[in-house]
Amino acid sequence: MQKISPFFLALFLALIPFFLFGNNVQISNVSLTNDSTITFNISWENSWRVSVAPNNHDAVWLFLKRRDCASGQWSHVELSSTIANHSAASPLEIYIDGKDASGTKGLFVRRSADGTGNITNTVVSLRMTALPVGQYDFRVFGIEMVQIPQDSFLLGDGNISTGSFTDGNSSNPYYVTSEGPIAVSSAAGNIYTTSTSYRPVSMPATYPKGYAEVYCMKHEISQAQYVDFVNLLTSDQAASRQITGTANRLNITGTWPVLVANVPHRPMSFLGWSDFLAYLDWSALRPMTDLEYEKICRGPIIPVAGEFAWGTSLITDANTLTNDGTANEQSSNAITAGGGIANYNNNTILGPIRCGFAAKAATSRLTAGSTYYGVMDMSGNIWETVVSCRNAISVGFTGNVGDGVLSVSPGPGFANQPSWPSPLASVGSSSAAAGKAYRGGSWNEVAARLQISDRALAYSADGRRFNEYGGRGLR
Ligand SMILES: [Ca+2]
Ligand SMILES: [Ca+2]
Repeated sequence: MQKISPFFLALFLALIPFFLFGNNVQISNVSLTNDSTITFNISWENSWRVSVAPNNHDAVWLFLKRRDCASGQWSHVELSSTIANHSAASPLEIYIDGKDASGTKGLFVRRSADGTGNITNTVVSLRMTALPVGQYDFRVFGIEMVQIPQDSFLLGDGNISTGSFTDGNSSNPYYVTSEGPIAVSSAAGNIYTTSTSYRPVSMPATYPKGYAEVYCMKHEISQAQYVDFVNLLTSDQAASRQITGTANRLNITGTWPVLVANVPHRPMSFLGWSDFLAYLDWSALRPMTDLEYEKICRGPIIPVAGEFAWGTSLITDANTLTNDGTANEQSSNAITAGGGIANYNNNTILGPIRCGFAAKAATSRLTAGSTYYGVMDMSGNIWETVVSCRNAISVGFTGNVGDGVLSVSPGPGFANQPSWPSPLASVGSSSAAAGKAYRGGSWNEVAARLQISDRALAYSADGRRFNEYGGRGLR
């Protein structure tokens, strides 16, 4: 192998399509500006940073993969841990959260000051480190995220939803005011449910409870994102993770390493628990917990009885599509005043609709079906796969993030991060995924399952690939 040659690298880069549609994030004009710096343009729509409620911002999670031209294998790229070694043109800035166990596996770009609107072809340069001598192709991945600020919040909706959490044996919500331990009992000040079927176990300080700041994927994992992931694995890793077919609005054809997402903007379904965790590990993200799901939906405000992700108990079924199968796939249903819209109820649309389908120009939180913070489709479309708080293995989860690297042997292609529950769960087993849960309902569920305090299916250990299963990552 030769020493890294900028000329060679530039040549390879020019030969490979470097567009990524992570929903509406676009990365273009990727080039190598010296032997360790990748420069590209980034664009995405409807960016924001605000100092009024919800006091948050959006961002894009960036990470790089490199292909060794000799072996053909893709690897995760280490980035410099020094912010000053990277750059982002106005109005963006670089943010490194320091959550990696070692090194820097990725970083955020976000607005540096309050403002709203589209980000258009803004130049970003990232410094790579620990790059072995060799010749490489590079790919830049960008995932749209929403910042969820540190804040106290209430769990439960007044005991209306199935398994709604309460403060002791009352109908009052439970107030989460720190990441400190939470005890479970009927006494005031402890978390509780009237039915033992839905009661959690006590949670140590290390289990993420939703109080601390996180970044949450704005959309469910898309079919394009999943296909990009599988195509860059080794052949034996891909054999564990490959999902193809055309059932229930999935549309992935071909075989590794040229799988094709024919409806790239639609959410990925049929994700088994081990598929889901592997995607998150490879992306240097992590799963969300049951409690984090409710915080991300409700925010710090007072619960509404039976509320959905958009904060009211009124719901319109998205069951009439326009531009079906395109990047503008959306529903044309008139939304009930005071309510939101979601894909649910197994009616006409028998599968997921495009990620963020309800967000249009001038939509509100309600009519976009958005959470308090601006996260999309948390009620309906595809189930949100989360870490439960039901048993010891689930509350042993410490919120550590993936490192971009999956298992190689003996079982190739699995997540392998400490504390992640049941990462080896077989996609053929209905009971191997201990520690897993589902929140928020899906296209195939009744409205009650979409309520954000509902836990009717919050303790499933099903590891299988079903047409309603998917989710999103946190960082
Ligand atoms: Ca969902
Ligand atoms: Ca790993």
